[in-house]
Amino acid sequence: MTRIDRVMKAMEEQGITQMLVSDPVSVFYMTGIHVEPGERFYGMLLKENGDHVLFVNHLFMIPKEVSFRKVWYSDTDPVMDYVKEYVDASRILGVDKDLKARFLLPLMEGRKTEDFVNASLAVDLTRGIKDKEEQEKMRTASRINDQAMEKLRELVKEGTTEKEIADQLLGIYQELGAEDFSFSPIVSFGANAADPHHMPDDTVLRSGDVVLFDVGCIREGYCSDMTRTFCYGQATDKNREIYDLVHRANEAAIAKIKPGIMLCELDRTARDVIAKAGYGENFNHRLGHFIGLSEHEFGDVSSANKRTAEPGMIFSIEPGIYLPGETGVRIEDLVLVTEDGAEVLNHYPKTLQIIEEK
Ligand SMILES: [Mn+2]
Repeated sequence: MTRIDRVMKAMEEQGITQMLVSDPVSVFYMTGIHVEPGERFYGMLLKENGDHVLFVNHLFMIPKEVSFRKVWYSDTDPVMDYVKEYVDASRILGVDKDLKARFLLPLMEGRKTEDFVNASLAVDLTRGIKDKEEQEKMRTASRINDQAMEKLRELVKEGTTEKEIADQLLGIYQELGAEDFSFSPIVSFGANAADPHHMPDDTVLRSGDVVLFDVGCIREGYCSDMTRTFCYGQATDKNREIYDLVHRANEAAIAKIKPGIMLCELDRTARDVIAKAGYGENFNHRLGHFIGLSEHEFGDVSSANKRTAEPGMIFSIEPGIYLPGETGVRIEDLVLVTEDGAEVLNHYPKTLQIIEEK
């Protein structure tokens, strides 16, 4: 089944006969056409009868030979009027969650609110199950990330700053065959690691600091994302204690992954390990997120998600403990749900590494 067919089937299950998909990554997922529309309208209207329509501004280059209808417009055209002409006004229109209000509101003029539904799940849940080709690309992106982590570790030395290391990562990725970052890299020394989203700054490395790298690349459109935490020079008792807990939380959650388990159960498993040791309050985010063509895709591994794991899903498992003003540890892997368990896409070691002072 093609990806469009899978999305159409999911629409049918929702009772939707037409849907406007405006997330350019979702359009790429379905068609292989890559456009970054910025503020301009770009979207694909999926129709039950297979007569799909792509609305695209003249500004953008797209391949000539595509099997569906294209409607071109220019900057001065009333593009949403054009979309209206192709929408069956007698039926409900599904839209995705990314459709901006300035595009949706003109479509709604003269119609009832109930004529529109958020049908995003049809495409989001479909994207959540990676096909074989996607799985292979995700493996490759994570393999590159494993190699990059080793190169980052080699850059850790006395007197270096977070920014100095972070600034070298794009070159490392490109040398390893990746195209870009999948997100802005996080490099944290010492107390900065207590901020899960710390941005690299001029902090200088000191003996006894933790060194946290949360990094990811894009390879052939697919994203990797991994976190490792090292100790520099020496590991304090506190750092050893929280490292061990986070490591065990990561392994405990991964050990539970198999088709049918609720995603909230994975979150609970990891959180229990940390909470039982008294650090529950210091693990202040969900356990993980889905990932693929985007670094954060629809779907998370949190206490609120009662959906079950299914073969083909790829998500992160990233428990952490954050002690403000002091230190922090996070260990993150990407995992692929298989028919009977999980395949961990990252292979970089997770046992505590103390980097020798140099
Ligand atoms: Mn992540």
